[in-house]
Amino acid sequence: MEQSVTFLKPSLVRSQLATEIIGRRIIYFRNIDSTNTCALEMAARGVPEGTVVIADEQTRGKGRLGRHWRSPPGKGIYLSIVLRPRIKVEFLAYFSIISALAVAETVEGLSPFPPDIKWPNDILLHHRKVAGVLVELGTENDLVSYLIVGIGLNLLQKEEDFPSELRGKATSILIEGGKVFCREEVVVKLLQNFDHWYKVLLTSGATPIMQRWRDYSHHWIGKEVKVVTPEGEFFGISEGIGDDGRFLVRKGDGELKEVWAADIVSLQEVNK
Ligand code: BT5
Repeated sequence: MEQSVTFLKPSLVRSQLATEIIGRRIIYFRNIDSTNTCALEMAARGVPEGTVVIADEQTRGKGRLGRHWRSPPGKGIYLSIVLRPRIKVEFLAYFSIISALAVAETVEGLSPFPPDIKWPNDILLHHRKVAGVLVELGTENDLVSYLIVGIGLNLLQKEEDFPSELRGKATSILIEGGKVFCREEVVVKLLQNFDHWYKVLLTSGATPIMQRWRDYSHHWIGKEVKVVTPEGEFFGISEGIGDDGRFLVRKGDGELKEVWAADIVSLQEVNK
């Protein structure tokens, strides 16, 4: 039998939100191709910083590198935030980092145990992905003119809501903790956490952010990993992340590789 969908109430989010920048404007859709695609178009047309695009369902939710993000109606949080920071492209990694941090803190408030951040932006519970982040940008003369942070968080999915290829790899807050949370409350918490870390980045720089990030990702240090980059793959021991947000891996021959964009696979997990 078709399950009925409870639609999100953006007015409830607006009335509970206590943020300075994020959520100044909230644009809601019951159904959309991708909140990131929509936010990119809106940003190009000049919507203000802090605008949030949110939907109950995405038909073409985007992951990184052209991958797909499963976004069944009413089960998850699918939202995109428009930012207009005055920064150079080389500082972009920090946005992935503050996004993952804001999501991890939100997940920690909903789950009986803390999540793990897998570089660059996967949030895991029991080694399964509960949330992901996709950062996209528009640039002009080497400067970022706008940036879109897209967040997908699995809240109410049951095991059977995931397609077979994601079973055992994806999870939700409901699966892990057995609790049903109100989506509006989760959105409010998530936007408030993001607002906090965005302001920290703008006012205090990256150091406090990196410290907090490492709290959530220390399990990865010293692990044997496979690094899959668009150019190929290699193996090594993870040394965590550098202060600029790059992932550091010591190869067998002693060379330290600094990685900007890749997927990391823990060989311990694979071999378990
Ligand atoms: C991500 O990509 O993790 C970024 C996901 C960002 C989604 C949000 S939703 C709101 C906004 N609008 C969008 O269109 N996108 C953003 P990546 O690291 O490439 O991971 C993608 C991979 O995760 C897929 O290839 C699947 O293996 C897996 N996956 C897909 N849907 C999933 C889900 N709901 N939960 C867990 N894993 C999933």
